[in-house]
Amino acid sequence: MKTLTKLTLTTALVAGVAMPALADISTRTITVSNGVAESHPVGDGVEAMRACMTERTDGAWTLNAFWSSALGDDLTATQALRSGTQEMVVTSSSPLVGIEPALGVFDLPFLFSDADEADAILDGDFGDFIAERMENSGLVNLAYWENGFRNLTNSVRPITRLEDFDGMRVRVMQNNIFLDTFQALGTNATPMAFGEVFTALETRAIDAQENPYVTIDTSQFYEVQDYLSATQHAYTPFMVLFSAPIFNTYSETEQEILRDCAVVGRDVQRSVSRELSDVSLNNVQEAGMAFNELDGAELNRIRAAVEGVYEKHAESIGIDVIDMMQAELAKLRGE
Ligand code: TF8
Repeated sequence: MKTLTKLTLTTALVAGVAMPALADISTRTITVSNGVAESHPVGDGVEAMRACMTERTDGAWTLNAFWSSALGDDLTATQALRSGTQEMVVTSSSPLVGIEPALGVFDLPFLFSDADEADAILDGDFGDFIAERMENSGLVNLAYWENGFRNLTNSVRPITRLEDFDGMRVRVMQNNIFLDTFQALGTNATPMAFGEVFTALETRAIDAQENPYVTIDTSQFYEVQDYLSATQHAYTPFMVLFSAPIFNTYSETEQEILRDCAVVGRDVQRSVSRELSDVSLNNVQEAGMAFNELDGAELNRIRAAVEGVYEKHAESIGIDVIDMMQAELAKLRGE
């Protein structure tokens, strides 16, 4: 394919005519949106995806990226995909549980123990199973990217023990599992779209929010938050979703390019995310945030306080879904 492409290009240049489109590849403009800033590792993933598309289509595709919720929040953009008015979104799974309840499995507190475990689940059979479910809702999941382990920031006090959560006004994603988790911890939790969080923190409408270090850094939450505590209470993935109504109009070759390039983007995005995590943790401390880790016994008390969330949401997520997840995790852990 590559040699052919080069030949075509050379012939076109020699002949001085416009290059004919590659068979099965049309000229396309693809819009992708996201809620984070371009400096977030999602920016690197999108850039890698764009380079891959340019190479594979010989420049017939343009990938137009919109940042910082410019096209609406995760859920709004995802609905635009379902109705076929936007091609692509890189979104957290969490605000989409109303569309696909099985996604709630990723919101269960303290589910994954490390990033390798998350990768194995997401890139394996379980990830495929969830992707198949999404197709029922008009969404093609091209790949799972990394959002990461989430940590609490606030402007009241460091979280060193369970009681420190008490009464804190915490923003959570629009998701009942997160809401219950933070209620179980004793906070006053409010669901809110990500795009509203900075202002809500700045005006002190809320005290706290939770996100991975790279988001706290690239969204400049250090300007409006004083404490960062390594709660690591959940690992939520990003999904690279494509509109099924639009996907179905693409040729097989084009569909393959989309899937392949999303995976190329994934590998870049995950590695940048992991490299940047420590850098970001450092940055936010330099910017004035006080950082603390929690001791093991306190983390165990926190885990115990939120354990009931699994039971409470088992039915809405799907008992079969949770069983499958737990079986896959047991396999990975050699249990
Ligand atoms: C959240 C998420 C977000 C991302 C972003 C909007 O807290 O972690 O940071 O979904 O793309 O809402």
